[in-house]
Amino acid sequence: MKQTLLFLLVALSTSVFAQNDPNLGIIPAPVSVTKGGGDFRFDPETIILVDSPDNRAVQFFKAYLKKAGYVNTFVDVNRVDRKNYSLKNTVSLTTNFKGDLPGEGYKLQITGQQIILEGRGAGMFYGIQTLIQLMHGSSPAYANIPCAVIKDYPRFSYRGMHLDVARHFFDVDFIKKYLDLMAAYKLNNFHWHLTDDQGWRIEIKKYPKLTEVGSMRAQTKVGRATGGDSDLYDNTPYGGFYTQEQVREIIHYAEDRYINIIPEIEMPGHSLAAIAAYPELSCDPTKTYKVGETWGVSQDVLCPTEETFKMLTDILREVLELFPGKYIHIGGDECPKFAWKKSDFCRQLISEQNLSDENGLQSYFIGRIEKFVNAQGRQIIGWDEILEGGLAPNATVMSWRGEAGGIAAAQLGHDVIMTPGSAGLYFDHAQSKSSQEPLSIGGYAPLAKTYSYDPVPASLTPDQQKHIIGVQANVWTEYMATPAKVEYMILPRMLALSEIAWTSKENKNYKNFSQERVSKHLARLDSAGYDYRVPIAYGAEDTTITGNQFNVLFIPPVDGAKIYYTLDGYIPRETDLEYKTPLLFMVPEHKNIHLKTITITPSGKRSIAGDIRMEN
Ligand code: TNX
Repeated sequence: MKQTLLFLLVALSTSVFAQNDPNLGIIPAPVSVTKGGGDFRFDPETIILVDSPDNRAVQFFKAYLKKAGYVNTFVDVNRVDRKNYSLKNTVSLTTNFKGDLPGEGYKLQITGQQIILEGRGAGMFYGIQTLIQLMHGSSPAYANIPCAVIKDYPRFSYRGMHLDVARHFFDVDFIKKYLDLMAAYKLNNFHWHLTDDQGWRIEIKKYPKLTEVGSMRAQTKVGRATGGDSDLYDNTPYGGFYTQEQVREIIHYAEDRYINIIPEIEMPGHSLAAIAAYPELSCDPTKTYKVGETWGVSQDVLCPTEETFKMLTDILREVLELFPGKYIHIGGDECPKFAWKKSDFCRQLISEQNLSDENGLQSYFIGRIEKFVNAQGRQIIGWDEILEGGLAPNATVMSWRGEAGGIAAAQLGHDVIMTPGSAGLYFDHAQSKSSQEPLSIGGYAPLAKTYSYDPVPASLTPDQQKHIIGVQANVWTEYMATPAKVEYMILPRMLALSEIAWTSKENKNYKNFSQERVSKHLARLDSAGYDYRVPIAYGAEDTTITGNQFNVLFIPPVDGAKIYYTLDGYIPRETDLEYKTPLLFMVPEHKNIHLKTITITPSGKRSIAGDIRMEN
């Protein structure tokens, strides 16, 4: 009897909990949500009243509705007599309103009669993203949207996702799919890592060999670059690049989603692909170079000659002409000084320029590039190594080796973007410690770790903290050869990034995020054709518990997913027992029961196995 009561209580409390989600399922959690009662019924008769029909956000909403099977009419309120429209059953997208909203902010009011969304520019776009999230889950052309007043704006102005297309190349369609995902989660900066040792991926008209030679490698390392079978290669040529035409198309696509693109042209390290195309860029042009075939840090780097600067500035000129944004990323990370130390030219340059050593030479290099970029009216971003040997005067620093570089740069009055690998922002790191995870670079960055990151170090003064302009997650693709693998590695962690970047610290709550909201979003991503890592069911994570009697309650990590279990040590399959209601186990003395679970989603994606040992 006692047991039954307990089950009932548990079952009841989870369903009540779900309805009580203070954030109405929205990711990232808004600044404030005041719930009303009931729903607005969005149906084919609902009219969308707009005061700026050409607005990009309005256009986005129109295209979204059409694609999702909605048939609603848009009406330009400037062209009709407003009196002819009862406001009943309308959605007003209003850019022309009195008063102010915080930058990128919006206000969304939903009553049973009408919806009013107020926002300008990006604010209108983000309001629409929230509205779209609330519209989900109904039959085509109809949606029930819960009555509420939502006020919202972001914590940080820079909310970034990076993608390395050099180690593996991803085509235009995938980049668009990536941008779609970013837009849905209110991320606004796409850091496009276009060049590296293993490939040059952007057409430069003046130097065609960069792509003719530099975009192709003869073969690729199989498995991990270090340890194991370290000399196994796939014997298969690999390559790809974007034409300038395609780059323009992607920039335009991103602009329609209020996403700025930051192109990264790596220098002076991570440049082997460029050197293979133009050996005169190196300190030893007599050597033969080939585009990188394995991972790690190449010893061959750009030589700081006038010829190199001429070529780099020519390249940057073409890049700046394509990309309209304020920033250009010039890399600056992991530049071994071995080739410079061996070079008479470098030694002489160090003494001529009165530089301390090779670190000083790296600063000289970045400083010259910065000067050029600034003269074109733009700013550079560099990885935190650009601090070594002295920071270029106007550079923004991306802190990846922990937070120390970011802290030092903010103390010097420079803007900083936090992206520490040690804090769960390297999405190439493994999502659990299980051997069932796919090949990755290693590390350990589970969803909870990513979620708990706070980009503002407490050690900074309030004034210095203002220099932390935002946060970014990096997606290095050494071990991601397919779009599906990239999606697996970024989801659901990207949802956590979105909340770190947008939601105020006070409004973050991991339990509400992971157990009430993520499960809804993963179900939608499932039906939208994204891959993702299916979390282990909540309550089924690996543990050992002791006692003689256990009540086991699981919460599905994806709405609509099924949980299967075994007690025989085998990894469960859909042919095993399905978990439907909480389970009761009695464990005999000196025995143990080994409960393994997996989750299978509606589209057939599977979690790794969770493992609970009950010991008596
Ligand atoms: C370091 S993060 C790198 C990349 C690698 C990555 C692997 C950074 C600025 N440089 O070149 O892909 O580690 O995690």
